[in-house]
Formats: sequence, C-alpha cells, structure tokens
Amino acid sequence: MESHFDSHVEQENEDEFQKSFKEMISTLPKGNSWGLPDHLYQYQGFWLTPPFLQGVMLAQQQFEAQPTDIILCSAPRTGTAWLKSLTFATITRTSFDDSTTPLLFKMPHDVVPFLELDHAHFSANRHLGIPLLATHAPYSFLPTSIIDSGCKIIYICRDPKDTFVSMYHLFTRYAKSQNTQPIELDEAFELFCEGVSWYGPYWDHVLGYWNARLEHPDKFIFLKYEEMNEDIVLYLKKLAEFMGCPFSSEEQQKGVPEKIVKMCSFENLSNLEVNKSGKHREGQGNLGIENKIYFRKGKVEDWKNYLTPKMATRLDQITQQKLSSSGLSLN
Ligand code: PAP
Repeated sequence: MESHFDSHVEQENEDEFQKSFKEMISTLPKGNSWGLPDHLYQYQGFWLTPPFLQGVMLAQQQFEAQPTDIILCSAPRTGTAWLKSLTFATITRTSFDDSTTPLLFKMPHDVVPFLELDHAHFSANRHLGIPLLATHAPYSFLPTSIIDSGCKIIYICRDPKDTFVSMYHLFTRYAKSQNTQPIELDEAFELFCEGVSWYGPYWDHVLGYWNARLEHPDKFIFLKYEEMNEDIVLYLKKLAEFMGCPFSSEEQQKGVPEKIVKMCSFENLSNLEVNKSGKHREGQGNLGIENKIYFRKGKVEDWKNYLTPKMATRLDQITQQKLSSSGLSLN
C-alpha cells in the first residue's frame, strides 16, 4: 500500500518534473494552435500540445506495462474510438451483452484509459481486469516497458485525406463550442501537409508503427480504417484471435461477432444519449469536450466533400513520396 511518505515524495518529484518540463518546453520550436487554446510544440520530430507531451514524458518515466497489456495505438482521428469500442466489447463479452455493456452509458474514450492522461501518474494503481490501454503517442515515444514487456500492440491508420478532414472538423467544432475563432480549412490543410498537426507529421506516425511491426510480428496487428469498413466482422474475428479471446464456433453460430459489430457501429453509438449529450473529461479544464464532437460521419472518402481535386492530389503526392520505400499504401 502507498504510504503518506510515498505520496509526499511522489508529489515532490512531480512538482520538480513540472518545473523542468516548463523550462524544457520553452526551448522547443512552437507551432500553430489550429484555433485551440494550446500551441503545438515540436519534440523529437513530432508536434504535441503541452498537456499531452507532459503526459507522454511522465508515462515514459513511470508507466510499467504488463505482458498481458493490449495497447491500442493510433494517430488522432483514424478510428480510435471505434477500435476501443470493438476491443472492449469483445474482451468483456462474457460479463456483458448488448443490453448491459458499459458502452451504453459511457463513450468509447471513457471505457479504455488513455496512457498520456490517465496512466502518466501512479501507474501502480492500474486496474488490470481489462488489459486495454490507448495512446496517440508515436512509436518512438512509447515507454520502454511497453516494448520490453512484450505486450500486444494494435495500430489503426486511415487515408490521410479523411484523417485531415476529420481533424479539421474536430478542432473547428471544439473552437466553436468554446466561442473561439476556428481555423480556416486552407490554413489547416497547409499545416497538415507540412506535418504541423496534432501528433504529426501524420506519415511519420504511421511509418513508425509500420516499421516497428516487422521487429515484433507476432505482437502486432496493423489495421486500416477503410479495410475494416469493408468487412468489419472478419476484422473483429481477427482482433479477437489476436487478443487471445477468439470467438468459439458456438458464439459464431449465435452471431456474437455480428452483434458486437452492430453495437459498435457509428450509427448505433452516435445515436446513444451518452454520445449525444454527455461530456468527456468534464472538470478537466481545456481537456473537457462534448462527446458529440467526436462523432461526425464515420464515412470513407468524405474528403471528397471538402477537398478540391488539387488539394487531394497534393496530399496523395506527399503520401506516395513519404511511403515510397515502405511497401505501405494509405490512399
Ligand atoms: P480521436 O482519437 O482523435 O478521438 P478517432 O476516434 O481516432 O479520433 O477518429 C474519429 C473518427 O472516427 C471520426 O471520423 P469522421 O470525422 O470522418 O466522421 C469519427 O466520426 C469516426 N468514428 C467514431 N466512432 C466510429 C464508429 N463506431 N465507427 C466508425 N467510425 C467512427
């Protein structure tokens, strides 16, 4: 059990950390804020806002992964909430069904903890019943214990054009909810292309995990939002197997995978009361956000409604150039 002395020491260490973090951040290249309250700062090649960068750095120091952990990794706006709901519903399917699952009254981001914000502190207090944990951290930022413990990693990525459009909307909707000036589409597009986006450059984020999967092929599953959309039941079965809880033939006969897919569909989740009127991280200052902002359209190729052909070509060219020798395609 943690003693008063231990927590006192922990607090002192944290105060010390806060101080050196503030000093460190003042030395970093400062980027645009995309209309948000915090600016982006470039640290070891990636652009993050201070609360998230601080969380990653604390997690690097303190987080102790367990070999049984399953880490859901992604760049923002690539399908994280969907992945969280699918893996959570699959892992907890013997405890809950589609009429009792916590997904009915908690948004997907609230059923799987987020490394940077929830586990940066006091990682010894983790609840190990459900082994899922999520992060937007680039691969090179992961705490070494995640790599060393041999836990499983699930990465999801998405066509950069849809990722950009989704990010632009998240930030403009958030800015509007705060009555601040949202960023213009053209400006956001330039920044995204230059790599100055939240947890960007997006391509470097994807490539970090794409290359790392070769080092640990049995511990890694690499997903694409678009492919999952084409045959989500197939991918759910793959995920269940990878997580060590495959669907039995009896479960398959009863249609359990299909029920989970339906439960976690955009259509179903976005129409739940909690996701229409609830709030995520309420009481946590700038981190508080209405759940409905996270759910937009859940469609493939919605970029066609926002990007001109010239913009799409430019983004595709950057993608092809960045991924040229990787064997990966994203568009
Ligand atoms: P975040 O981690 O930054 O919150 P993330 O969940 O990775 O974002 O991705 C959000 C995208 O997934 C949104 O896409 P859109 O803007 O193009 O619509 C969101 O609508 C979509 N999304 C959310 N839930 C689902 C779901 N259940 N099925 C499919 N897509 C979903």
